[in-house]
Amino acid sequence: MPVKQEPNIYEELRERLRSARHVFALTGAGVSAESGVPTFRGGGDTTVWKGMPFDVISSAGMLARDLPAVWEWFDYRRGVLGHCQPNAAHTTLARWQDSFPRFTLVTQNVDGLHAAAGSRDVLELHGNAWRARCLGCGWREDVRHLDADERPPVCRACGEAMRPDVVLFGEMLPAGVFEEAAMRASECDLCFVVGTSAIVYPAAALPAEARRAGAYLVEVNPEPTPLSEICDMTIRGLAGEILPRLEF
Ligand code: BV8
Repeated sequence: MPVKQEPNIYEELRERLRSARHVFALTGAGVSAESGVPTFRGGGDTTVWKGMPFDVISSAGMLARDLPAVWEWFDYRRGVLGHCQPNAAHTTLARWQDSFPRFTLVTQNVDGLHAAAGSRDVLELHGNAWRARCLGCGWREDVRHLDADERPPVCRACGEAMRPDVVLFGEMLPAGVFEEAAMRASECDLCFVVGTSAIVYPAAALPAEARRAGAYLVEVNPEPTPLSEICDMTIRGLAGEILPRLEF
């Protein structure tokens, strides 16, 4: 009597990865959780800072009202990020960069850990906490090159105040980035959604676009999300443990 092989989802996915033409991955805060970066939601709690839910301090309204407070919030976040290294999920996705005829990595994260792991051409939908942008002329600069005691920093090009180069709630995404991500989502044949609660738009619309275009949709998350029901496969667990098991 042949031993019945348990359906091995990892072998099935490795097979799909071996034959994939264009792999598309969308990541959220959960991909950085094992690096020590706090997530925003999940586990029943929402990040709060100085009594404000994070989507209040990280909002266009707060930027308009109190730019120094938004700087203080991001200085605090960078203080945490400064001790965080990429984890095995980031390094696996970095290895996927050159493993397929086409590969697209889109992130909602502003922590820069995908690039730190070696990923190239990362589509950062929500900007990057390590960059500042001038409110006057749009000049961009690495925050680490600015005077840490000067808040808000002053643009070296035009003298205006600078802001974190991050998309806050109520703000448009950087011109063209979402459109590029949506086009690639519509062209992929295998889409991974890793570590996102899938409630922030327009980012959360990308996996559905991939699905509409016929891609096989895989979710990697310890918890169910609004996307789970449209996924072909949901793997409940930690990205840093699951993604390395997909090496093919
Ligand atoms: C905009 C930067 C046009 C700041 C962020 C419908 C259409 C369009 C817009 C809206 C809409 N409905 C509402 C809106 C407005 C809003 C929105 O989506 N609100 C939500 C909350 C309802 N969207 C916007 O404002 C966007 N702009 O639409 O422009 C416009 C303009 C004006 C007026 C109207 C429309 C801008 C959104 C960008 C906001 N900026 N970040 C900062 O970082 O402070 S979003 C913020 O949430 C972070 O970037 C974060 O990445 C993102 C999404 O969260 P997740 O990444 O998913 O993280 P989360 O903590 O939620 O979940 C973690 C997940 O990981 C969990 O599921 C957990 O189970 C899992 N996990 C945990 N550990 C692990 C793990 N998974 C795997 N492994 C693990 N180890």
